[in-house]
Amino acid sequence: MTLSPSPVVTDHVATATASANSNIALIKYWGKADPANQVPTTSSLSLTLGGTRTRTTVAFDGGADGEDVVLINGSVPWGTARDRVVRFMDLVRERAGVTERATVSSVSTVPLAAGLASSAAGFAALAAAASRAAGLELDDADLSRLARRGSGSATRSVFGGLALWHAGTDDATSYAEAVPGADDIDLAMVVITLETGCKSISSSKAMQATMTTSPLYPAWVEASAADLEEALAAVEARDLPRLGAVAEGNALGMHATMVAARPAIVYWLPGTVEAIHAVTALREEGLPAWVTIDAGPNVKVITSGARAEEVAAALRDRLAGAVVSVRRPGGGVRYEQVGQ
Ligand code: 2P0
Repeated sequence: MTLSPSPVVTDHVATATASANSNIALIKYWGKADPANQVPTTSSLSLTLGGTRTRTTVAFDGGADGEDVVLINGSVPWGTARDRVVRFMDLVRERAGVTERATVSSVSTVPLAAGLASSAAGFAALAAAASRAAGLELDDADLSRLARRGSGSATRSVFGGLALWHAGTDDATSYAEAVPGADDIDLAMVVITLETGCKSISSSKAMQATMTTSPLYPAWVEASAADLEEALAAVEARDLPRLGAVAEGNALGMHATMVAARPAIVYWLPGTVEAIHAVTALREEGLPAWVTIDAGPNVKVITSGARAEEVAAALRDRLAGAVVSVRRPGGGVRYEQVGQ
């Protein structure tokens, strides 16, 4: 991570810009043990994806009409999206002893709410920009703790490559750290985008409903601890098939808990099932390919960097109408100089 020494102050406006990439979990986060502090029920492991940066500028300029101004891709977000950013800014102000309202401007290259975890990149970049502009000097673990309060998956986007989010038991013990090995194991992902619209139900609501109504949920939480150990052992052994198999099982198990929720939460579309079968067929033909699916219909394929283009081409052949792209490991939070 590149650190700039302090916020840039121009005409007494403290401002900072930071960016972060999105990440996709190999071992998933699905459920909050402590919703107020965003402490999860399970630890999770993710891969940060290159080329998925969100860039955010925070300026403590007084905002407008005594309120924060929030712009996402140039527009004022509606509904809870703005409230989440303002609540997060309140947390940063409280920690830094700042009272000034701010202008927050965020530009994302990831389709919003498309199952590509745009909130992970968004809140990791916001945590870095807001804390720096407010004069806080956070180390990586503290930045990860702060990002967690914005969105759970943002905890991991502070780091590049593989990131392990320790569930912990409270605010102090729930944070992520980098795990070496993404390049040694030649990890890559092929993203099959079936839909870029808004989710039918938000992750936060869906995980809460799963926890409280799905009889399968406790079994997934229990299995998840063993899955994480297996995944870390596979990374350590540089064993991609072993990592792919456990990641696929963990993700499909997470969806099974949702399908068993009452009422059922089914993020999958017909194209999702078609993609799962296509990936299974590729694997039977000898290609390294395992699925993972988040809170949406899109499918991400865990594969090797060396075979990623081949896997993508085979999927384009088989899945008419799907947009298929190759993603390689990306870097963590970056602080950027602000020009005024
Ligand atoms: C993950 N997902 O581990 C899991 C797997 C989606 C499925 O983290 O409520 O936007 O803001 O903490 O982080 C998406 O949930 O939820 C997510 P909040 P978040 O990547």
